[in-house]
Amino acid sequence: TSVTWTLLLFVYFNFSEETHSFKNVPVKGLEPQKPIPKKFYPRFTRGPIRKPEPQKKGGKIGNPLGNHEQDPVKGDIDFSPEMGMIFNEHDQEVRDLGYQKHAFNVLISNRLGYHRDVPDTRDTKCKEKSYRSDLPSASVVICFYNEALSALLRTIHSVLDRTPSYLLHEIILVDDNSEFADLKKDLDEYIQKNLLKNTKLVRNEKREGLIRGRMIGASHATGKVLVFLDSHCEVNEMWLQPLLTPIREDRKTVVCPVIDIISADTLTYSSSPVVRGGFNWGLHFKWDLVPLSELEGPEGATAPIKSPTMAGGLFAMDREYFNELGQYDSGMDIWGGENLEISFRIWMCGGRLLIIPCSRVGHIFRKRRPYGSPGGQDTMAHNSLRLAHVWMDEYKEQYFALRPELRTRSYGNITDRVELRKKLNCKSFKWYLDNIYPEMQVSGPHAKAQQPVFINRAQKLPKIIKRGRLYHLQTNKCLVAQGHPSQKGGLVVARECDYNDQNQIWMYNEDHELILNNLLCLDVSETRSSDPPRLMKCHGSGGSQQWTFGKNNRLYQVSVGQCMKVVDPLSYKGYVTMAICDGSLPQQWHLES
Ligand code: UD2
Ligand code: MN
Repeated sequence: TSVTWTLLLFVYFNFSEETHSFKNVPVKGLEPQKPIPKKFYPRFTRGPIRKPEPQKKGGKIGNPLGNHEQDPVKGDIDFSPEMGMIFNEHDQEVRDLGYQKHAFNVLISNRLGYHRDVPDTRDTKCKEKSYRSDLPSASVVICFYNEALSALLRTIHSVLDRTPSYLLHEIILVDDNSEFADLKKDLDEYIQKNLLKNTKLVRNEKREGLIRGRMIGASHATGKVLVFLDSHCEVNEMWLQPLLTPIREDRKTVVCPVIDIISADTLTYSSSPVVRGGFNWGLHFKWDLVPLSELEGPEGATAPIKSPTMAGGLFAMDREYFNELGQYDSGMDIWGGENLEISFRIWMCGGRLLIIPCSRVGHIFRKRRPYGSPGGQDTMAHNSLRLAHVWMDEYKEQYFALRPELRTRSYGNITDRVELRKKLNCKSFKWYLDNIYPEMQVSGPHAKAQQPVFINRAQKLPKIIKRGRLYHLQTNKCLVAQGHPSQKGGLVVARECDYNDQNQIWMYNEDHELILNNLLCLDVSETRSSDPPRLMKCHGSGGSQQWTFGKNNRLYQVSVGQCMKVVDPLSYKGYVTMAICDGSLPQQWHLES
């Protein structure tokens, strides 16, 4: 894949310049136009050392690559760095408003349309497997709140396109009282015009949150198995059969696909490593490496893996078992905690939870959650308190040691859930820790806040492709830091080139990052594309730090969809900004090699 990646880098794309609209441009077929000259072959130089990101305080679920070093299978089917090109003010508005409302690149999402192929990220051995034909049928439940229409419709169509109809009992959409009027109107219109097979739409009269939302969806379902998906997913080839198979064998088995990564900035689909779910004492979900003991066995990489917890959004479960096991805690609001609650409940009350490596579903992982709760409450804390009090026995002290302020916080009535636990005759949390998650570190009951557990390994560095000065062709100046090159947030300007100055050396790597003097990455603001580019810590997740060199010597920013230019080439100041790509002289750059 890295060859393809490099290939694509230096290829001129077939899009006719600047006047072309991307509507209906097929995503496939962006073939290289000419072979790559030898001088562009990657050179192996070291880049800056990256410290692993500290564990985030919660509030969102990270993608499974977060703290792992495996190489992703990069999706080359839809990879076109210029997919987000901004041609006019309207595009700009779609993009910027899209980031504000949805926290991902809606311009690209819209351009991709409602159907697209995704790279088949399964292990080759999965492709040889066959599945029996008498699998139970599935009701797919998708809750959404203020979702971007194109992302929601791509989720639905990916299911319709890649699920055999005899297995798809129905799709149940639950609109959680979305506020965007255009979403309601456009979705209604779309459903009326395009009779979506077996698709029902339920609308909540008030905002319930995803937890009660899913319960409402499930109550309308009549299929044998419930499959839950977020509203910004794309299912992969043969995704459903491997999920249904273990449920058919044992109705108390709950299964999750591997969650592949759809980039929020480029919508590129890439493969996730097979990791499993864990959590920390702050009651935040995290991804863990799979212990070797789990990976051995005749089925090798395709075997289901026991997982202590699930990420939450994507899983399949026998519908009657879902009801028997107590659905969800209806006292939980909006977002958070329900994933650990159902995971503990499954294991402690006689079921099991597996990750199925041969089932792959992509999900848009966003950097922030674009919505709040109606009253502005921290629903994650409220929900976590409920689950701690019902399920964690004396180990809830571990949580309180980290969050002492929550000891006295009220969490509503939990009598029904405590009774449920008795009725189901569930095991203790100690049993769960000892048997299902022995890796979890437990310190004494009154131990002080423990360090979060990092998987502390140096990240693999992307290969350097070019290294040298970045010339502005019109003025013959070089792009440099305005202040000190190690200053985070510092701007860049075009200044006199100085051949002896290390501070003018840029590195360009296979991840399309531009790194100045081995220190910081050239970066743009995600939400305000009118802000000038700046130097920031390299985050390694593409998007705002992905740049490509294209037609007419342009330097194109992948997530803002614009080109870098010198604002006033005749002034000595050399300020730069992002602007609609127009091929003009102020936008022409050359990276020396
Ligand atoms: C993750 C899960 C998510 C859920 C959450 C914890 C994955 C891929 N995603 O967060 O499913 O378990 O952790 O609670 O594992 N929604 C509503 N009503 C609301 C808020 C959200 O219907 O009030 C919908 C939303 O449109 C989306 C789904 O619920 O389809 C999950 O929300 P998210 O995508 O913001 O959560 P995510 O992926 O950060
Ligand atoms: Mn999600």
